[in-house]
Amino acid sequence: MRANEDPQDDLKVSPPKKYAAGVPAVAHAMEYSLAQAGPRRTLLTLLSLNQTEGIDCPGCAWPDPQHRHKNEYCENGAKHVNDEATTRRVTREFFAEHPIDELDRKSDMWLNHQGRLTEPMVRRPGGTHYEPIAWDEAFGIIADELNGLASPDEAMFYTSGRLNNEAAFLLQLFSRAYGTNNLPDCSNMCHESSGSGLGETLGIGKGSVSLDDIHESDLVFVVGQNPGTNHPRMLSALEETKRNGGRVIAVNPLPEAGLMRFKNPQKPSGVVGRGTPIADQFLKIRPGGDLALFQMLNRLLLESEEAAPGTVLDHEFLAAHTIGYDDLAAHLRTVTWEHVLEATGLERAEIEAVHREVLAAKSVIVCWAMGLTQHKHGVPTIREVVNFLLLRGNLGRPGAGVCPVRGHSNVQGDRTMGIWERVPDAFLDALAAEFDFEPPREHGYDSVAGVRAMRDGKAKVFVGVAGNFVRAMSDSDVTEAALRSCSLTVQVSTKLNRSHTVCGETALILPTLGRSDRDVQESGEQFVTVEDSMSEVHQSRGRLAPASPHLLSEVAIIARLARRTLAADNPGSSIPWEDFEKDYALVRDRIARVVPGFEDFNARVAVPGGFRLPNPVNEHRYPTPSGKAVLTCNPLEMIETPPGHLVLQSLRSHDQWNTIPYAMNDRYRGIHDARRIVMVNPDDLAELGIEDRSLVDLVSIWTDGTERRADGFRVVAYPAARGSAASYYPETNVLVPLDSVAEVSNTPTSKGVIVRLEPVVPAV
Ligand SMILES: Nc1nc2c(c(=O)[nH]1)N[C@H]1C(S)=C(S)[C@@H](COP(=O)(O)OP(=O)(O)OC[C@H]3O[C@@H](n4cnc5c(=O)[nH]c(N)nc54)[C@H](O)[C@@H]3O)O[C@H]1N2
Ligand SMILES: Nc1nc2c(c(=O)[nH]1)N[C@H]1C(S)=C(S)[C@@H](COP(=O)(O)OP(=O)(O)OC[C@H]3O[C@@H](n4cnc5c(=O)[nH]c(N)nc54)[C@H](O)[C@@H]3O)O[C@H]1N2
Ligand code: SF4
Ligand SMILES: [Mo]
Repeated sequence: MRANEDPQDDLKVSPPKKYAAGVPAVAHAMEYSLAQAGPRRTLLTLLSLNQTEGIDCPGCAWPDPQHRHKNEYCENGAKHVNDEATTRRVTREFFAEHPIDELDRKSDMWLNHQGRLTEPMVRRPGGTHYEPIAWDEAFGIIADELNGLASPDEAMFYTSGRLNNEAAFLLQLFSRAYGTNNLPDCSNMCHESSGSGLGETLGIGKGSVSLDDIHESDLVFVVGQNPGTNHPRMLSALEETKRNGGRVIAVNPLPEAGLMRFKNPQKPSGVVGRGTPIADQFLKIRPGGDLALFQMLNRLLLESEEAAPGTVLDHEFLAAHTIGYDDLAAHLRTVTWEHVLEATGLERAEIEAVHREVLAAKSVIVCWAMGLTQHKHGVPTIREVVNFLLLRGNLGRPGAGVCPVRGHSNVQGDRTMGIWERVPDAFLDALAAEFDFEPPREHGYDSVAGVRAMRDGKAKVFVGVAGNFVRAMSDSDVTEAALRSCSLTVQVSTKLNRSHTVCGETALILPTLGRSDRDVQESGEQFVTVEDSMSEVHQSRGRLAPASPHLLSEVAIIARLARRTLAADNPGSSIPWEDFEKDYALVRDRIARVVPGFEDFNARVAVPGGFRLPNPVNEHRYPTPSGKAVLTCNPLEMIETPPGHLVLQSLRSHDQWNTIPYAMNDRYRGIHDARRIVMVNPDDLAELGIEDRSLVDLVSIWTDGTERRADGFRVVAYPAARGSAASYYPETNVLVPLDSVAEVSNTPTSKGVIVRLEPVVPAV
């Protein structure tokens, strides 16, 4: 075990929960919030969370309903915002007391629990500690380093989806004025496969449905997603679907509590009653089996159509809006039950039952998250989901469509703002016209390519705005070495994390305002904007006194960095960075002129609740080369596991926010006081000859023959799909080889790592 991970010896296991939320969730949220932020700040954050004039939840990207409750947040939203609103502080005395190598031995949870960062800090070359530095000198160090590089492409600017639209727009503008498209982001590790799969087939990489569509749908699929933990308010939406007579099908290797039953704490029935059953059918699928599942569902649609011509497929829709039907029909005939049953681990009768549900539904939505995107064949799987919806015209009408459920609160907005290493030329043309400079056209590094470039000495400066790159990325050892080889690493952060302890020769920590902090600039109090998973753009306004008087906003940090870096002969130096910092409305004026759909941005976002960006798919316009939606033929793939091996997925516990564990528990799965655990089906354990609760090392194998090891995991017998194993991220990132990525999207295969469990023999 790495020295910096939490001790694991207190594991307690209780049976997995059969429902999510309810009263215990409220109690857990309050406990964490009060411990972090105290009663006054807790009250302030919770009263304004997700209200139209308040703080947009810094948790997930699930949208807010039109008619908001007073308590329009979930247990985890309350924990996330109060984790930020904490009264604990990391001061210069703290850094003087703790050398960097000592901090590097601390756990992720410990680092986060130290509280909010309060002033800029630097680790100078050879230094053992971080020491205070004035903002001005810090910007000078970055500017000199950037201007001293042989090429701007030796630098990269990483972002995490916490970044607001205004800061994201300025960051990509600065990066391109400086001269590089190296804009890796957390999306590369997250929903990139969704963007790729949807972009190729529908011409736009975003979801098409609204919250009302979910409420009105006849049939909602929830595939590869654990909403009870990761998008808890989605359960209120699904509860509404059920109340309106809709049906839900869940597809997952784990029987996640939130997929089974929901007790809505905002309703008396949720407090005292049994709650609402969510999934009408639960398919306990083998990891990576979804491609085969949807291929068979599509084949069954064709067969039913042949049996009763003109009644199953939407021929009018297919003829008017799609290309590729004949090829798809021929390809689907090659799909066999034998392959599908092996790939999915399901019974034929289960799949046939789903088919009957589909035939009975006039409107179908498919929702998904990391269980689809983080697989080698994630992109083909999403293309196949699109085939499935297109065949019955389940797009661009009420209650139907695609719904990739985004992770970070503004991850979708950051992309819209141009945080994309492969942004389309039309965006660059608009940027060039508005700001009078020629942005670079060559594609930049994504996250995986960025690590390779640092590893190979081709990139030397890493600037991270939000996030925790070193823990989020795959192949931890390679990623750590890559960052340590940089001449400069810069982290714009709210809280301490591993990316501050694994750093370049010179390292800067630039502390910034979070969502909850009041942001006052020369023109007065500012708000920022975000875009949720359903393309709703709205304001977020910090309400609390900032964590320290020395913090700068992200907008201010980027604007000052740009002014300091871009020399007088760079056309980017005449961009009015200083004015942008004084008044964010001026940034929004520019966004309005560059980004399609943001016309009249300031006026439209002033309206409570904001506005929804148009999705052309909903007007039956498909911005693909042919102008039509594309039906695709996808190879029949599955994960092949050598004998004695399992497919490991790395996922989130209920008590963590991505790379940051808040506590050692995973309440719904019944895991307490431990994170280094691996959940495996008892029949697999019996077959492998491994005892429940025994200690094992996880060993992953890679095609080049190399092995990666994560040691000291406690086995937990769990009702998981046969052949699968599940452990928490980021502890298991060490097992995912850098080159193990999804086709097309280049997303690390965090859900499809082939491992064996090696019993740890106690020392004699
Ligand atoms: N509390 C909390 N909320 C969060 C986050 C957090 O860390 N904590 N993170 C946010 C972010 S950035 C994101 S991207 C989202 C992630 O939201 P999720 O995608 O729900 O997150 P994971 O924990 O990775 O869970 C993946 C789910 O997919 C299932 N799965 C794994 N492999 C397969 C497969 O092959 N097929 C199918 N059908 N299912 C599979 C797993 O069993 C699990 O239920 O959550 C966001 N919300
Ligand atoms: N094995 C495995 N790896 C994965 C995944 C997986 O499922 N399995 N999931 C992937 C996914 S979906 C994602 S999205 C990535 C997540 O990757 P990241 O987004 O990079 O990671 P986070 O843990 O969300 O980052 C937390 C840090 O963000 C900073 N922060 C928080 N709020 C703010 C803010 O308002 N401003 C600024 N400047 N900083 C802030 C804090 O300092 C905090 O320590 O991880 C990916 N990695
Ligand atoms: S569902 Fe997501 S956005 Fe809503 S309160 Fe919970 S964490 Fe925040
Ligand atoms: Mo994510």
